[in-house]
Amino acid sequence: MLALIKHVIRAYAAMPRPVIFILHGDLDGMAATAIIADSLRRKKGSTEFKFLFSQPHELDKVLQQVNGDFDELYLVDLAIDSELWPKVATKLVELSRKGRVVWIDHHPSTIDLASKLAEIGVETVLEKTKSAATIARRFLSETSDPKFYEDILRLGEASDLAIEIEKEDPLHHPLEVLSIALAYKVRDEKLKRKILATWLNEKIIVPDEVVEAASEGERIFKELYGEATRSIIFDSEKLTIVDLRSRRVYGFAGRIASMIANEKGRPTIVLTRLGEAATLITFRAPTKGSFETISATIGRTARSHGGGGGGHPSAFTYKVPSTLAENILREIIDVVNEPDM
Ligand SMILES: [Mn+2]
Repeated sequence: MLALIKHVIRAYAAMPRPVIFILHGDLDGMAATAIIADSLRRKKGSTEFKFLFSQPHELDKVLQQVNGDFDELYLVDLAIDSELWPKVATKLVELSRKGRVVWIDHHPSTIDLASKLAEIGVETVLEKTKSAATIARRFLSETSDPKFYEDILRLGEASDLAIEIEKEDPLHHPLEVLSIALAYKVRDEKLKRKILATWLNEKIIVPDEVVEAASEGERIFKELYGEATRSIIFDSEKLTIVDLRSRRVYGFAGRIASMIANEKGRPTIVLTRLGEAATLITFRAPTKGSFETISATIGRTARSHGGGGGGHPSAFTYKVPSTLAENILREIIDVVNEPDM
């Protein structure tokens, strides 16, 4: 009997525990994750990966899905939502007792809490880069195919506007197709797992499923873009505001804001709904020109109303209570209208 128990215990101890990734399900988060996962698999041999997708505002709920044992838990490309920090911290204390927890990110709100993360037992790889993929570059030489993952890395960087991929570049089309598919299928975890598996196991950049989703997404995007140009509620030399709060926009808000910003040559805000209670303020500055002051001012105004979220200085999204949205817009318009802006 004792021998049997010993046997069972030994078998359990030898059972490989999974490596879990909780990642931002955009191209940047997925690119960084693929590079880290491949390098880990090469180091550890056969490893079971679990991929859970999250956005900053739902990280507390996604963390609750981590129940069983794990070897390592990576959080990749996730900004800390200050409203959720107490809940997230409590859960991380518990998880860091079970296995190694590592947070890899480039968002300012996470970097600000670096020492708090260390205090609760979370290792960090945090850098003020424009994309998480850039941070993952340090793992590139440890991957099974650095040339392939260099392409993946560049796609991640380009999607977070850390680099620009020109039209003549062979990666330009894959970038478009992946971006549209991911924006359209923003909640489709099956598709995201498929992309990661195809990168990791077949070393193919664009799986067939993505091509299909992109062609459908392209049609929806064109419709929404047309709707957006008809839904401008404020338009001055300094700023354009588009109101899509009554429309389902999938994950296209950022793309719409970027396109309008570049077309008009001025910063653009797109308003969308997140359920009934919350409104999202998605801001994009044009890629050419300098808009630091206005970008920082608008970011500060949204944040001062308890806006959770974040992003980069020229591309960010804040979540604000819907009841306050009109006041915040008024305030943004007032500061933009000031003569020294
Ligand atoms: Mn990112």
